[in-house]
Amino acid sequence: MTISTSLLAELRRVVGPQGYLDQAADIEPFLVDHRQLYRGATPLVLRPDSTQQVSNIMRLCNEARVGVVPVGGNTSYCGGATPSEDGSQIVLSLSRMRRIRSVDPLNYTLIAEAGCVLAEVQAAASSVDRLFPMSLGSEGSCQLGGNLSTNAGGTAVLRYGMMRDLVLGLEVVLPDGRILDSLKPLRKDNTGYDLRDLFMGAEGTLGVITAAACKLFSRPASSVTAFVGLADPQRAVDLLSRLRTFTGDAVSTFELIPRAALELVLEHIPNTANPLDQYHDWYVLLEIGMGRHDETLRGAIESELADAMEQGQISDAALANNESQREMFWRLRESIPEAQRRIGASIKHDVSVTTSELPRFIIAASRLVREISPQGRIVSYGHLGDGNLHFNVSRPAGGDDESFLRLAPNINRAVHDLIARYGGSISAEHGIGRLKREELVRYKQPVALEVMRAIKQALDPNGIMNPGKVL
Ligand code: 2HG
Ligand code: ZN
Repeated sequence: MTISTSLLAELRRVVGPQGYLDQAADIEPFLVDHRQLYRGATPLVLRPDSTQQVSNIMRLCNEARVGVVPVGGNTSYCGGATPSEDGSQIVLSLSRMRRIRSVDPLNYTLIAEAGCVLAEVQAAASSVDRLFPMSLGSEGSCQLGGNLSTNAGGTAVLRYGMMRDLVLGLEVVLPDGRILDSLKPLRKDNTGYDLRDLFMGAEGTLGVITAAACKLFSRPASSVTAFVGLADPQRAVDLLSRLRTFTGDAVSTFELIPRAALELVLEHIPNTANPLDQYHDWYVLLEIGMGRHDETLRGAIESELADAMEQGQISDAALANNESQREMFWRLRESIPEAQRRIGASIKHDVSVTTSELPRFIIAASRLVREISPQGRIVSYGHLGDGNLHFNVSRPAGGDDESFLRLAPNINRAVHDLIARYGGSISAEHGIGRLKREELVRYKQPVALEVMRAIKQALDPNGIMNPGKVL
């Protein structure tokens, strides 16, 4: 189906000359997803600058039964924001809706529009001495709307939760153009079904999120960042439990890194160095933050880690001495996806199990993958504190992408079947998008799928919201 020229003209009129892109070179960046798995087509990228414009767009597209693909910073791992190949869908970028509408430090909330870059929301919070804790490798380019729609995770979930936990209210444009205004920055509003949570994790298939009331927190006055070497993931799980108890749950980040990942980063990413004298099979990047100023924190963590070392729980540890060292520790973790990209194709799994079962899962999954691809390089890292592992397999050194990727169906099946046996999730934080639709049908409980389809049908009977994604 092609989109009529009269509808295209009407849509242009809604947003005005600043509000659309229709030249091939300008549209190009919206056609390919972050991982370059998909290449779509579209005649028009709309860039509205108000909720009312979004509403007008949706009403027109709904009447004409034209699909709309909302896009944020285009950093999806699952092709969730790429239009279909046939050019039958409009792309809706929220990037001009980037106002911070209000900040209320006493209520610990702010209201921001969906097109704000995540780093801008963080900055608005710190300008009033508050913390917006959502933190991701892509925070300099991803947008709040994408974070909301995908229920983003990141590196502080352990302490502050995923995006759903950080939102009090939403403004959403429904597929028929009606505006659902539940943008109340209230902590308590117990008036029926929770509509807000429906739109988070829906990946733009139920409506367009245009603004959110976000929770803020006190900024940690004292913090410690450490890079720890240890023998195996079980020891990492034990260390997390020890530090959670010792600090009264002040651990905000606890990231597991295998030696293979550290080596890749040191080889491919500039300005990186091993913080420890020797190599270890596994590492943890951890951060602990205390609300109140505490000069003794560093010393206390140091001696706790020394005790852990004496007891054989960890092999070595380094504490960041200053901000630039802290940034370097973080670079070692956040550059893993980029370093992995440099060595060719990888088969990714974004899975979760309980934190207690994670060590056993790593051993079992590694064994299964080695049976299928003995030379594939397993780079399994991630958010140990959340039980979320990026169990990625890179093509063998000297191999070629194409023949390695032919193994993907077998490897995916083995890893995801194993996850099902553990009662885990096949998508812990990256969502479903286009990439995992079949996996969703295979692994999600049929009753849950029926309820999801019923909700989709009720809100979007014409199927125009981000067609071909999730369901
Ligand atoms: C991360 O934790 C991201 O760094 C990306 O979720 C994971 O590249 C990946 O598989
Ligand atoms: Zn992640």
